[in-house]
Amino acid sequence: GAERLANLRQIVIMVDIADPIYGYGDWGGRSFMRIIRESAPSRDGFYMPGEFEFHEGCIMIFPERPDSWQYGGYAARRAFVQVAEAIGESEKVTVCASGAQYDNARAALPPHIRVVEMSSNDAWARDYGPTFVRNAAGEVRGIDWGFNAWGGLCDGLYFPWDKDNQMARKLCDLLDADVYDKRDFILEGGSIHVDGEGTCMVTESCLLSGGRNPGLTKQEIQEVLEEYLGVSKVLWLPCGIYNDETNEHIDNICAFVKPGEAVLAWTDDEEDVQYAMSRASLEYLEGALDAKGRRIKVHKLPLPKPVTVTEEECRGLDACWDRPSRVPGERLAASYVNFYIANGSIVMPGFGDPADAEAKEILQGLFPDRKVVQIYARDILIGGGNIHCITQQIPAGRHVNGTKRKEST
Ligand code: KQY
Repeated sequence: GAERLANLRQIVIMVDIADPIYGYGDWGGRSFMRIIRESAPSRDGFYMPGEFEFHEGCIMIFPERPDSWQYGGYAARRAFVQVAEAIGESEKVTVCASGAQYDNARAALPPHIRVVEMSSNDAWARDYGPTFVRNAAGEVRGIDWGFNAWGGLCDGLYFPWDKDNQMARKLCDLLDADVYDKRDFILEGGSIHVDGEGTCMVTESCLLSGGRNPGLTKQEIQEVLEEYLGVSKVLWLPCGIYNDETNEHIDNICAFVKPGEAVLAWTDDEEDVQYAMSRASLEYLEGALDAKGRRIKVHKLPLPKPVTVTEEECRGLDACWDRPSRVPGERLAASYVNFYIANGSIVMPGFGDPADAEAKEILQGLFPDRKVVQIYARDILIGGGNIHCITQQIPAGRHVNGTKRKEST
């Protein structure tokens, strides 16, 4: 009798913590990651804050993939370390490294930067780190989107991508943040920018590309963005930066600097194929209103002169399956818009171009309370992205101390 009662009590406790909506729950006053499958952030009062709002920290991944990073990633790792150090001056940086690179990462990074062993297929924390959302009580949750290497078997950039696709969930587990399972929808963090006041920007070329969510209409894609990012207005810029192999992510062409204001990558050279692309985006933005009914103030950020890969750089890259990863003379998608907004600084790329200084000055004017740090980023660009693509902010909240739900009740 007593034994049966004890067993029954145990079953009741297990049923109680196995919440049918969320999967799991609190355990003895401590919280742990719940995988949320049957709700969505906006339904639960969550939305994605603007990047310019205060951060808890930043996630990065240590690069080593030899068909992305030339000569085994030595130069890229130096640049990544500089980015981590610059961000680490004003927020907690967590760098994920493979088992093979763990010791090297730990030795290369200063002690205040956390290094954790976590496997990945490459090093794009923006694209497959969690997208974090927050509610009015300051609780932070992650979104685990599906990732298929920027287009899967249609026009993706490498295969396999299974480890990348697991990272958002692993990171939420590490941070004790509940996570929304949205793996049935393919989206990279670099393909969205939000103003934290109800507006999201994307490019049609990326979000409507055949390799991501071909079964969904534009309207259906927009509804997913609204539900998951907690926005009521999606701005669909037509395209991004020429030859951007992500199908032209928004984070290389246009970024909010504050609600109602954005920077747009710009060239005055009408002969450049980029001119018509930037002009189309400008015209779109000039005719658009954000979620609050504001017309967006657009600041033009000059582009560097076209940056192309050298023969020497191509020699340093492994082939991707049976194809060369890059060919000499190939134009890279260089843009100063690909910067990270840290708590105390703007960490932006430089390319050794005369426009480096002008772009830095413009950003300094737009962010007077932050120090603009420019990092020579050619070795990141060769991988196909830049500083924004290799970083993912964690908004400030109360999710990282392991007692969040006790505090929020
Ligand atoms: O977000 C990005 N720009 C990443 C591009 C990755 C390309 C892989 N070679």
